[in-house]
Amino acid sequence: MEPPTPSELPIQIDSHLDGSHERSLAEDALDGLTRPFKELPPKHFYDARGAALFDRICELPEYYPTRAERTILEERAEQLARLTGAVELVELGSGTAAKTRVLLDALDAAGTLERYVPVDVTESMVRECAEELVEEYPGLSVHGVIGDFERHLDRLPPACGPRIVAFLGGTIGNFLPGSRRRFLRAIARLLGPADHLLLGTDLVKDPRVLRAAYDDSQGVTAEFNRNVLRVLNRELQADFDPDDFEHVALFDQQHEWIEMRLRARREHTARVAALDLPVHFEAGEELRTEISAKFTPERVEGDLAAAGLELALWLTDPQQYFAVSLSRPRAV
Ligand code: SAH
Ligand code: AVI
Repeated sequence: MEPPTPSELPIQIDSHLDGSHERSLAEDALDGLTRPFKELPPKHFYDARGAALFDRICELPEYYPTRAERTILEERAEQLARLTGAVELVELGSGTAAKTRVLLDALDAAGTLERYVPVDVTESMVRECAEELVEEYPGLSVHGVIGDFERHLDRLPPACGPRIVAFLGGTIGNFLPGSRRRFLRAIARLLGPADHLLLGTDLVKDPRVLRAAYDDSQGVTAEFNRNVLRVLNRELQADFDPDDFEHVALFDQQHEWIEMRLRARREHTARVAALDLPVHFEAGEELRTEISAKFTPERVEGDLAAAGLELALWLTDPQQYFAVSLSRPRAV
């Protein structure tokens, strides 16, 4: 038998990082660590260790978003498949695609499923989930994109029919409001008239529930937070001692977002050798590593409308902790 040609193989993986991710880390570190209020973007948490820590976070009793979103998808995936008629699922920040299986099952049962397009910065996750999924779903093709969804949306393969672009887990909350709207507009530009955006958003709730979710009793989130220092040490030959920093998670009532920070336990100067950069910390000084915005229905609808999208379905779990919205390009 002839070996299959590349277009017949069920897996294709494109990588758009080749060195550019390290460059973006270097730029982000130079920019963020020299500001009066130090800051790093959250995408640098996710090396293989960070991704594994995030998986452990998803299992924690305090971290409700994963369970709540899964409950919603389990209850409504069939309706989503019927409403969208999607042949293709594109997933931004796909991770291990754990909850994605619920959607793939529904599209498969509806007889429409043809292709899955996972997009993630973590190479190992894209490759591993592609291999697992073609085994689990005979006939499915997977076109993985290893890339930065803020820079590489234009590199997605052309649609092969009606598609769902999924952005789950509440990751949209990790953008500041201005970039959030810009990003939603960029996603909207990907959508044709028959396509839909499936967006997971964490909802505003009792601050005690929120704080516990980001400061768990086993210290897994603290380790995840400090992981960004290990990434800097390895990739930019820095000498941060993670033990010099305390994990901080606070709920900012005014902005309705969680902030994760790393607070220096003592005055010291770390060095980022690759940038020839000394980074001085006063005792108690904080480095912001993530915001995680919490939403009201009005905030989600406003953001979608600003991107030219209209809500088709608003789904929540029984506790109203989390929402999954389905939206589509507004008819003009
Ligand atoms: N969607 C999964 C994973 C969420 S964790 C879930 O709902 O559980 C966030 C994921 O987004 C991680 O897998 C991380 O590697 C990825 N990610 C974060 N910033 C990214 C970026 N700028 N570009 C591409 N992927 C990114
Ligand atoms: C990926 N993102 C939606 C998670 C969140 O809840 O903001 C990342 C995370 N940070 C701490 N715990 C989980």
